Amino acid sequence: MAEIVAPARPQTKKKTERPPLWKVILLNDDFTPRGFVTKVLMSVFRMTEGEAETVMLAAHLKGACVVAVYTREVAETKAKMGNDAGARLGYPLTFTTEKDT
Ligand code: TYC
Repeated sequence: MAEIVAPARPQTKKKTERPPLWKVILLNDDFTPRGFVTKVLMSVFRMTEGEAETVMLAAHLKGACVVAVYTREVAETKAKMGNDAGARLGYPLTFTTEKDT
């Protein structure tokens, strides 16, 4: 008896692609006051005071620290907000962005 086989349905459901993520990195410097770095981390990156102090101290002691990861545009916008906040007061506070692996 001939079997009736339903044709394979084409794959219609697309896999949901996740956007690539970018790290925001805080660089240490010798001039920006610790308290100011902490305040910027709290306001731009929505950290608690404790979280911000931990990240600030890590950058201070190690030279640099990953602050957070976001989509590229958010990472670049937040890095610029942090850099601009420092620059307004003449501090060399620097956030950079880098593609997450
Ligand atoms: N090193 C600075 C100081 O001693 C404080 C500081 C910490 C600056 C972290 C930048 O990313 C930084 N005043």
